[in-house]
Amino acid sequence: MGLSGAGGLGHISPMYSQALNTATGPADSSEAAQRFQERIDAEERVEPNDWMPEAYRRTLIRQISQHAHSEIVGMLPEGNWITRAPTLRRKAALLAKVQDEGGHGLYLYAAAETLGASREELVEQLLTGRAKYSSIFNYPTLNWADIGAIGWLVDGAAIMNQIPLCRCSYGPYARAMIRICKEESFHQRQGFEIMTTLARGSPEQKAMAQDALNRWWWPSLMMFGPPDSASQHSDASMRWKIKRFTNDSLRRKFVDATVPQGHYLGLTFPDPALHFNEATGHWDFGEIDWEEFRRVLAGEGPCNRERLAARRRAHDDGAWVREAALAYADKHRPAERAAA
Ligand code: BYC
Repeated sequence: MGLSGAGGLGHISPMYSQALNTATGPADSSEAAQRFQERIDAEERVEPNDWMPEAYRRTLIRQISQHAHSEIVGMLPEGNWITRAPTLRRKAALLAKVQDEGGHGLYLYAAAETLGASREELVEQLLTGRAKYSSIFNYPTLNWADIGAIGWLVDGAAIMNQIPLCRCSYGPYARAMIRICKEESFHQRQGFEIMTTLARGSPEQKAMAQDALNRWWWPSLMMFGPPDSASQHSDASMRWKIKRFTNDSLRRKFVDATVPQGHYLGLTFPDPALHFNEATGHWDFGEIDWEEFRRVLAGEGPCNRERLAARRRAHDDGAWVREAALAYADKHRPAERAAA
């Protein structure tokens, strides 16, 4: 992953990079790293021009950009249903939700740019398949109930994972997450409301809700990432307070919060091992198919190719907008200088 500052990005950088973090501070030394860790331990926020270890910067660029890509790719499965929403009210809500996701992607790309990564470079990593995005968006939306299940389960999982990110040690990411979480909470409610309507509707509608839950349950649990024993980044990210909880602990919280909601809807979960453990006070659940997770991350999920093809097409179709914006910026640059 490239980490160039504004200086090396050619004529495009003024437009695509906020380029805040261009200062070259002290090289990583154990003393500097120790001082940095003390700041983290004291719950101080790290800001763009502060010194930070290269590995901290790289971890944040990786996580924030992959989070941004997830928002942008996440628009595709739902966008697929905007024209087929059953009522005008449902259409307006879905349209607003998908627009929110575009906005989340933009805040997150902007946060990654404060670490010296350029937008162009990050987008290129997505389009060439070098950067990951959330596994969940490689599954298809087959019918309207899937829009309910995505809001309820996928946004519900996203909130569970993202609320702690509002306390992430890196200021711009933490602040972006506050607004994102508020909007995600609206998304979760619109999804649960769709599920409630279907679950209380005709037998066919209830069957649609059940079928959507059956298909989205396990992929939602995979959103939290590999088990703690296989999570390569968790230790460092927890030490730096980028992550506040491990993958398994957030997954467990999600299951505990969501199973009673499904039962309230009169639905069942596609997991014969799911049961309430009186001794621990948690819902125990069955084994996740980590082989399926691995396949989806390797690009072999049901919709990986379709999603990337759609993003590449959108990028190509937008080339004229980028060119026009650059031409406009070039045209106005001398006037800005004269006025300064
Ligand atoms: N999908 O060491 P680990 C949303 C990768 S929802 C794909 O545990 P980390 C939305 C991981 O990147 C989703 N890849 O990593 C909702 C790493 O590979 P690399 C977006 C995954 O970073 C509704 C490797 O596996 N949310 O936004 O400590 C509508 C090892 O994992 C996944 C975020 O991105 C996965 N599910 O923990 C629209 C939240 N899980 O990078 C949009 C921010 C793991 O070494 N991100 N991998 O090649 C995070 O909280 C953390 O990055 C994760 C993973 C918990 C996801």
